[in-house]
Amino acid sequence: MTETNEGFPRGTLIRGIGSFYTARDESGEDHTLRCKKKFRHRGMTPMIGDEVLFSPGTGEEHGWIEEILPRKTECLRPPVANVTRLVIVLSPVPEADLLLTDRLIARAAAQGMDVVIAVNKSDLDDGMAETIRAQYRAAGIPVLKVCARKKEGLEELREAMAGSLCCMTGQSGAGKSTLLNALMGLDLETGDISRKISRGKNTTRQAELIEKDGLRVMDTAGFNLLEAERQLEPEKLKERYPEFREYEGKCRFRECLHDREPGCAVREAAEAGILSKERVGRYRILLGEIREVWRARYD
Ligand SMILES: Nc1nc2c(ncn2[C@@H]2O[C@H](COP(=O)(O)OP(=O)(O)OP(=O)(O)O)[C@@H](O)[C@H]2O)c(=O)[nH]1
Ligand SMILES: [Mg+2]
Ligand SMILES: [Zn+2]
Repeated sequence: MTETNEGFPRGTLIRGIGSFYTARDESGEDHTLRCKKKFRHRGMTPMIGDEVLFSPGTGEEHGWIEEILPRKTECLRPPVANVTRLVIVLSPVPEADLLLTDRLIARAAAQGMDVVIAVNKSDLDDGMAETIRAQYRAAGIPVLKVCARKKEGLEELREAMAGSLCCMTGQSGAGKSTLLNALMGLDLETGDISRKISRGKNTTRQAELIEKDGLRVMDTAGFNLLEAERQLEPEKLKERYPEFREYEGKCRFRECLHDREPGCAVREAAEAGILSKERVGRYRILLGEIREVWRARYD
């Protein structure tokens, strides 16, 4: 039997606290909802960004999520749905972790999401954006130099974010919330960098979808670690590197994983400075990790 949900209003989940969610309907009105148990039985948890059908509450009573509509994309870290453009925020303090960045980019590629990198805090390091840009040029990933403090580069960031459901992600303390405050005139809570460990303190705890001035963007909780993907076959990692595409079929071995095989066209391109040595080096680290995971599985 197929359930029909005709007649239920439709909304987007913009925030969730405990088991309560806020859905914004098509006229811009917000509704407090809870999630029916049937979703938990099916192993589905609502995510910020989800499109839902719901039965509205009455007065003080909350309403119910009746159906979660099919997702265009789904991230587990941060846990958000339907994002089509990921904005990775980097900064000099805390020090940018490009391995973490490449993990995020690979996951975004698997979902068909676009990626933009915003290098924030140019007041602390003016040359950093250019250094990072060089590493992502061949991949076609835009790298913007921004400064939330001096309010620089914000127009370019706005342009890069327009027209997509965006999600700010990256290390805690990189300045995701501060950037959104500067860009959209908001009052999101921002935190300090711990002097001892030069790390952010996880100020933002919950994802929140903000719609303002034509932008649709999620602020999310930052993190500093991301595990290797357990489901990814080692052979598939290279498919997530757009800059490797033109070298496919040009290596000596047809099954070349662009690791240390002789006659590897990707390695040659990196040595010749056509591809970024640093990014290809990090690809090899990620490949090694995924191989480890697979080996452990079949041993
Ligand atoms: N110098 C400088 N500091 C900045 C800039 N942007 C943000 N900060 C500072 O960086 C610190 C962390 O900023 P947040 O916006 O809270 O960082 P976040 O990425 O949202 O962190 P989480 O919510 O923990 O993930 C705050 O002390 C900000 O004032 C900037 O452009 N320059
Ligand atoms: Mg924050
Ligand atoms: Zn190769």
